[in-house]
Amino acid sequence: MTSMTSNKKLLEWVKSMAELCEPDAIHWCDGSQEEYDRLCDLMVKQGTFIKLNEEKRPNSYLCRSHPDDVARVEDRTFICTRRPEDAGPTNNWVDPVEMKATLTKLFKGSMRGRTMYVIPFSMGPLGSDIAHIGVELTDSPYVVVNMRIMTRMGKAVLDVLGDDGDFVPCLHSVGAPLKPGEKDVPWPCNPQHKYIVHFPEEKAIWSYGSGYGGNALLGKKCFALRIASYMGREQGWRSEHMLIVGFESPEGEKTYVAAAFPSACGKTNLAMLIPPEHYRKQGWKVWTVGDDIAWIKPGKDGRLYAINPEAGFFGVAPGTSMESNRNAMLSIRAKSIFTNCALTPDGDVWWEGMTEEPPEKLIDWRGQEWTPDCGRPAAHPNARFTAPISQCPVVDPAWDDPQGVPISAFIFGGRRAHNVPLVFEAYNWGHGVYLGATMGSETTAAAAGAVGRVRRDPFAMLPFAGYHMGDYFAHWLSMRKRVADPPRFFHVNWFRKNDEGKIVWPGFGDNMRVMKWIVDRCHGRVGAVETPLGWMPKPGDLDLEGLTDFTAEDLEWVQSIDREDWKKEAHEQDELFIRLYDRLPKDLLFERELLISRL
Ligand code: O2Y
Ligand code: MN
Repeated sequence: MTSMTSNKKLLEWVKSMAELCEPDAIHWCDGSQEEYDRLCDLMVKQGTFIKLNEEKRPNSYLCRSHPDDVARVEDRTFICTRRPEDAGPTNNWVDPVEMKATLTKLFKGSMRGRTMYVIPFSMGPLGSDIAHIGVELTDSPYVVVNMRIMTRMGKAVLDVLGDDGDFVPCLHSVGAPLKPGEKDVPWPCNPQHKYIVHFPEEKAIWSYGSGYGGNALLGKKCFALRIASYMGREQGWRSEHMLIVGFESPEGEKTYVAAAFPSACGKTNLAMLIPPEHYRKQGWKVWTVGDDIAWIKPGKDGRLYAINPEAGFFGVAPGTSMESNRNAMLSIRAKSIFTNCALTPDGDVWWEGMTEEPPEKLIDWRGQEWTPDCGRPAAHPNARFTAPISQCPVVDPAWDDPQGVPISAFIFGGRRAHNVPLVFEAYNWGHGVYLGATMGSETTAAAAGAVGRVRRDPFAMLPFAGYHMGDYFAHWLSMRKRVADPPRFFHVNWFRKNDEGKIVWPGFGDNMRVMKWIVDRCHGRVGAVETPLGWMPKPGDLDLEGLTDFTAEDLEWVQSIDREDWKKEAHEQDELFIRLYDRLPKDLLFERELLISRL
């Protein structure tokens, strides 16, 4: 197919990458429904996709990856800046010249026997001055159809790019060239070599060997977080691993917040929260702008504005049910792609936690027969759904607004069984940055390290910052001077346990009660109590109406502060701070000293 652009930089790059990768054909993606359907049909014929039951799950497909290609590969993810100190101690670093030499050898002829797809995509609403354009070259049709859901993709993007617009080049190959006449496998990938490589100074991404998720859909973690975080520091904006959600009061006042959580802390639930009945009766509504990433820029009115750079959800399927997240379930009712989920006898998908009782038999994520007593999970724990955000029943009318939405609060959270109260508010911007810098979750059996140790994940960005984490904190602190009307900062913990090991706060939709207090604080409508950790709700200000299993005493308990434990906590923050010491802003050490003196 001929190119659909006269952008010289793009044409020259595609030509030189095609010379390197030697595909049999080049296809410029127009982003049409017809193109999407054709590629899905092709993958059904090749055995990559299974078409699901049209009655139960219209226009949807199941895909099974190679068992060794099931998640992001952090140990194969690199930030290649000229100087290692600019990538920092929390990123893998290789000299960019050396890395280019390694990758050039691997990419040589890597697309033989395959088609190279050219995917122009916009991260953010087309033409928004917070959005940016990327172009992904890939030999994976799975990537093309997922990118069509996850981004604004195709001809319209080239129109915005124009003849001399700039873009982030993203090169991807599954690393499995075909010999003439060789039969393809359903999920090609490279068993020996996987490289997810970022060149922040050049603003380029090269990914080799994996076809899965964040390794291959390069708009998401690679561009929208790692490269964009670097661009944001240069250009005075921020890319964050944050959901964006709007709370509408019965009077029609909208308050948007952005929130960062480490994995397995209910991020998707908060993004699509369903309030308790009495809030709904009063007329409260909750609107989803994004579930994973926020790009945030100062607006002319002195506030911060955020867009969701993505156009779809790439959500974890296991644990998602009509009870745990109804809005997510309704978002995936059609036109969705399911990766590594189980297949039901009637051609639908299933995963652990979707229903209380598992089906009597299934085909598991590896394609093998499965029964409830077989001792294996039916879906892979990192099984995913890809679905358009426009299908979410509570998608915010402004989700695609080029201006973005004004942010009134930043919220940080973690999964903390001990010590950390349900909610508190930072005293000021510097204190808020300190809360983000020190957030973390307690390790579970599945995670590395001793169970119950706090694993720090500052701003939930540890695997996603495209530069030194110390510089990242400094950029956060420096943003204060760019905003006349700054958001407030809060910390929440839905997971504090009592002495019997039970999580005390009911969580899920009841988190609305905490969000309501946060919203009221943002508008100066409610007072607060000063504590060593920050501002906390005054007794009676956090709504407990209708809660049967949570009393005012329980609230007092989940908000309690053990000063000795907190002094230990403050000292334990040393571990990360010492790692980052050469570029750690001194303000954060002062914030810690202030906390200790308040304690
Ligand atoms: O395992 C992957 O490739 C996907 S990771 C992911 C996907 C969606 C949203 N967040 C994440 C994450 O790791 O934070
Ligand atoms: Mn994420």
